[in-house]
Amino acid sequence: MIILYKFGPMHSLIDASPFVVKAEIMLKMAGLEYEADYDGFNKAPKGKLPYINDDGKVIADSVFIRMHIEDKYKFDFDAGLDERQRGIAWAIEKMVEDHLYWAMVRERWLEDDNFNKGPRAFFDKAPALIRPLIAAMVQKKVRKNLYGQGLGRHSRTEANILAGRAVDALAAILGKRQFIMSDQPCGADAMVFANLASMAEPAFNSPMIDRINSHANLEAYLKRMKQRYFPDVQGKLLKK
Ligand SMILES: N[C@@H](CCC(=O)N[C@@H](CS)C(=O)NCC(=O)O)C(=O)O
Repeated sequence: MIILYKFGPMHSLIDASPFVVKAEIMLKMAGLEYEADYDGFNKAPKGKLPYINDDGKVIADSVFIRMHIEDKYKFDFDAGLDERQRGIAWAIEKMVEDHLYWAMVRERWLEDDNFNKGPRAFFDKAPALIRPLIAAMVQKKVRKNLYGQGLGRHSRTEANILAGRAVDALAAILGKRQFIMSDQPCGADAMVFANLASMAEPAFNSPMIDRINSHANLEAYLKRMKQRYFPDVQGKLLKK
């Protein structure tokens, strides 16, 4: 049995982390049974989620989870794509993971009203007296990470100009296709969906919500992906 270590849902999101949602979709794409565990963060081998435990073998990082599924279960996430398309799909995924994801993190963690509506709840289990301190410490760490990554050096407006361009690029790449590379989902769809859904989450306040929804094809894509992989999840349904 595979155990997927997750954070848990946030507002209408399947999980607070798009990387966790990506891993979950990949398991579903491959048709693998899995159980969710919401208490693994403290034991995460790389200090991050997701990771999985597959019959005693622990694999951390969504990309290594993908490679594990490919190796052990002989599942080809990009079946039907030629070599060039596989390369493009990989590049799209990395644009989302290493660029657009950080723009989402910036909106979520550095804007206080969004932080208070979302990430602050991660610290609910901390003792009340030190809770604000821990929240402020982690927020500071995320700010530092964003500065190191680069996006945190830009103003909010500038960061969203860059993110908006990436969103428009995704809309242009998607075009009239059902999924990001063709009318069949491929590996990259897992992260493209997960991160766009996270950015478009209406509970937060972000210009990126309108930017995504200004593309009818992206809006339809999000609905299509959700319907395909999480047909039973509506609103805040996925409880711990
Ligand atoms: N490269 C990793 C990224 C995973 C990641 O960034 N996870 C974040 C949540 S979205 C995390 O666990 N952050 C906790 C921390 O940095 O302390 C993957 O593909 O799985």
